Amino acid sequence: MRNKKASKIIFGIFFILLLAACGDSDDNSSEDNGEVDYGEEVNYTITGIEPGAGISVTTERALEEYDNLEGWEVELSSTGAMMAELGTAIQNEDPIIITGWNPHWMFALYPDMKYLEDPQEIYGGEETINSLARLDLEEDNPDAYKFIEQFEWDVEDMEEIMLEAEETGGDIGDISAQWVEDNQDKVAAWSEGVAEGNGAEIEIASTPWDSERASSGVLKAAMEEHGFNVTVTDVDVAVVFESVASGGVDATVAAWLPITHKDFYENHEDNLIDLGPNLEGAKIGIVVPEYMDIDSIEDLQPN
Ligand code: PBE
Repeated sequence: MRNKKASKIIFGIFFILLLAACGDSDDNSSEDNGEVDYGEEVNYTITGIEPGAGISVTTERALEEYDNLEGWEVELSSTGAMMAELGTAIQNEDPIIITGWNPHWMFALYPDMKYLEDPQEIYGGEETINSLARLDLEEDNPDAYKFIEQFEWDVEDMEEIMLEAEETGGDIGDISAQWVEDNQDKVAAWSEGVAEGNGAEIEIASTPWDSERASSGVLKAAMEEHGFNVTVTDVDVAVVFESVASGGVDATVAAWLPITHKDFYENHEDNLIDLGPNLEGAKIGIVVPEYMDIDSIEDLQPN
């Protein structure tokens, strides 16, 4: 009899302790069974970039396609604002979920970051950056066409320029022109079999991200060395595709495919010539600091 009573009391005390232990997590209310609810911690928000970017459009699609991202939002502002928020979060070891891509200096500055797995392949696998020309460029200026078609370089080349611009605060156009001067061996292949430009005016549409400032800057400097007169205009991605398709500009080297600029490409593919990749090994996706204990987009909880 006494034993039964004692065990009831002990069980009771144990039960109270257990409840107390469970209730003890209120200094970190989003922790559940040892797993952090990052959704709550980041206010169900992915920190993104400019509204017109391909990666922004793709992230809106991810929010629709992943059931577990129900009730999430992507905060669109600018690449500069996203990078500033990332810097602050990393400094404080706070959780943050961003839209990230390569090539970019974000991984050189913050090497301890990872892409979240994307089982539904919304962001695709490897991206290429392609060159596109207006329909009549080949007929109107076969040499310019050939030069742009032969332009290709590597992720490391592009990152070298982007990182130098970030570290020195220098102008990407100037750094790109210097890169062309220093890499004549690579540049020579682009003008192989191309006659001198003779001052022909070539208009290139580009986007305002460092990656495309670098590629358009390098193409401009290399073509100008060969006698062309090149103007680069930075516009929204949508306008890049529209202006190549309408013939308003001659070409672009800023098309991220097959996923990032898919919608823009599909809208205009009958009215432009795809000259193929000028760079292979690009990537886009959802990126988090390594100190966040998640691996997949599917690890995020709905709101
Ligand atoms: N980006 C960089 C652009 C293209 C270049 C990935 C931020 C985008 O449209 O998403």
